[in-house]
Amino acid sequence: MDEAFDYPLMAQALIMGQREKVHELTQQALAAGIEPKTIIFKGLIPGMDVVGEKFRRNEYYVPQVLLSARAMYAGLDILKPLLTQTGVTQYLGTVVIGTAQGDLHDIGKNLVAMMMEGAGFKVHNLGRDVAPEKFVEAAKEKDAQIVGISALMTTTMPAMPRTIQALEAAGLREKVKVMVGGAPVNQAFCDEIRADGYARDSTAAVEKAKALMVKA
Ligand code: B1M
Repeated sequence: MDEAFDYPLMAQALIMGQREKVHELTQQALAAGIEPKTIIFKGLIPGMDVVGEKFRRNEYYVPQVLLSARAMYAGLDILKPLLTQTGVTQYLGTVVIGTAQGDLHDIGKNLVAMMMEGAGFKVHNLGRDVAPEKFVEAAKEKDAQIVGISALMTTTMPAMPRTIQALEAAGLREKVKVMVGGAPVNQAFCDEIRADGYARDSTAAVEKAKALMVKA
């Protein structure tokens, strides 16, 4: 059933920014019984990887990338309710998550948020371009155990240690675990800024969040 679905066609539609086509193909994939995560990792993300490469090579500019991002959301919006449905009565923990200050990329962060929610965490998604004070405020208000920060640009990575410093200044650092991720982030950077956990993708992010809860 999985083999019969044309993932390259879906990726191509995303690369071309064809929102309706991605919407339609996502529905077709679901109707064929394919798991939402499989649709994302085999169809949507490979398409976005090509967009990123074209952008890097100056073959695509911001308008084309925006069209592809909208096409990605045409798929993700259908999949979100399926990814986040849990039926849990007791949450594994509370997470506040957002994109680092100055960073408007939110697709990966939203994916991480959806998968964490689906895994049984209570997730408060603060959106993008989130200032350190906002993370602090939300962590306090929501009584979070985990603060998740996503950064997609080297220029916004420094907002991560600034957020950790803000948590320290607010006296929350002992209370919350800080998780970082996003394409330019790695384990070495996580260690350097003394964050508690790094994950390279949304599946690993769920595992890392569970592990951090055990350590909490
Ligand atoms: Co921009 N952009 N962008 N962009 N964009 C990148 C990031 C870039 C690498 C492209 C390139 O040059 N090849 C480059 C950054 C270069 C750098 O810093 N090294 C770049 C640039 C330069 C820019 C602008 C400055 C362009 C301009 O205006 N001249 C501008 C900046 C705006 C701003 O933020 N202030 C800009 C704008 C945009 C759009 C608005 C057009 C759009 C974003 C739309 C949106 O998000 N709503 C966009 C996009 C789509 C991209 C690329 C092509 C794709 C990003 C994406 O969504 N990937 C990107 C190229 C790339 O990354 N290769 C690029 C798919 C997503 C599923 O993956 O986000 O990596 P990702 O998330 C993964 C993992 O990283 C991980 O799990 C996710 C799922 O597996 N993960 C976490 C993410 N967060 C995590 C948090 C965790 C754990 C894991 O714990 C908390």
